[in-house]
Amino acid sequence: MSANELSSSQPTVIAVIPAFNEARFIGSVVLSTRRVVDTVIVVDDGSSDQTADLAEAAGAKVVRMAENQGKGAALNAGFKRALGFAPDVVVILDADAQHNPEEIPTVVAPVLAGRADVVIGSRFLDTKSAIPWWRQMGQHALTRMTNVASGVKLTDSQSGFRAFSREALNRLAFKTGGLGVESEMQFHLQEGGLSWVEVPIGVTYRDGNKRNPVRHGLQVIDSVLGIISQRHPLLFFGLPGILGLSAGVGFAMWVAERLSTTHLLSVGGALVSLVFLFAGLLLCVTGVILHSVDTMTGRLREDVRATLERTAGLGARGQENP
Ligand SMILES: Nc1nc2c(ncn2[C@@H]2O[C@H](COP(=O)(O)OP(=O)(O)OP(=O)(O)O)[C@@H](O)[C@H]2O)c(=O)[nH]1
Ligand SMILES: [Mg+2]
Repeated sequence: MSANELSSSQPTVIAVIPAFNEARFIGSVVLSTRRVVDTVIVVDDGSSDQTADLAEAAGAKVVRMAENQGKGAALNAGFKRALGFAPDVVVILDADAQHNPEEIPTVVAPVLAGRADVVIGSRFLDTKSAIPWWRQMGQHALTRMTNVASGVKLTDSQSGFRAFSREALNRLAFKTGGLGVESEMQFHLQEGGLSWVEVPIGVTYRDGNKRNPVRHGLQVIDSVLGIISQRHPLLFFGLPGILGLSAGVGFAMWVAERLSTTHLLSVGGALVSLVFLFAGLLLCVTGVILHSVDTMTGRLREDVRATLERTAGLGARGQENP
């Protein structure tokens, strides 16, 4: 067997590293990642420091975004670039040296073995991750929320160390621009018919917060709520709507009872009742309308898919019997 044949039998592993103002660590992260993958792609998301130049100097291919668009948008751009290398697996990791590139072989292994389309490196499957307790509390809370909302149970919904098969890459496109993108991925797993597995990883916390962790957490919560409102509008708007209507009816009954016993109209109570009734009705109507729109677009999507499949089938038969 020639050297060429030997090398072509090796799987192609591409690393995508989203980075925003990570000049401090990006050079060393790229160098250590290059040791275990074929190509490193750094997506510099409009950093104001030397991140892009340092990544390039360390040997990465750099996708430069003109302005900061967020981690999700950076991953979309990085995946697009990675697909150009015909990868067998694409691994993503953070640019701030919290992940250990030496663990990349462990993270990509299930994809290469055909056991999963997506691998999530979990900081909580093992005890080697020394994460400050208050961060763990926030991370567990976000994981619990994402698990319940998506119906997919993970131990670490916020991990940035993951691997994807080419098939998964072709099916994934993130709408979340910012840091809620990891949560969004969890919704795509089941809906996209992707198989997944978690593997234990370590994580290092070198210095304090680079970014405000509260704002980070709120960004994730906001994106999860946004996804729920799109996918389950009847529940998202209908439930608070019914609660609002119930409160409105409750206040109205209290006002009526007071009127009948004291012959005095509680104007404040009546106003509160009206506000609750109006808000509740508005929420219920919004939920029903969005639910109908969702059902109609779902049907439309199915029709388009069936038509495309039929057309493709006819085309293939036409080619067989010219
Ligand atoms: N492309 C892009 N990447 C970002 C952005 N914000 C953060 N990142 C990258 O996403 C990764 C994770 O961001 P961090 O801020 O470290 O998030 P974290 O690891 O959950 O939080 P810490 O525990 O504080 O480090 C790093 O590689 C960042 O450079 C952004 O706006 N755009
Ligand atoms: Mg980090």
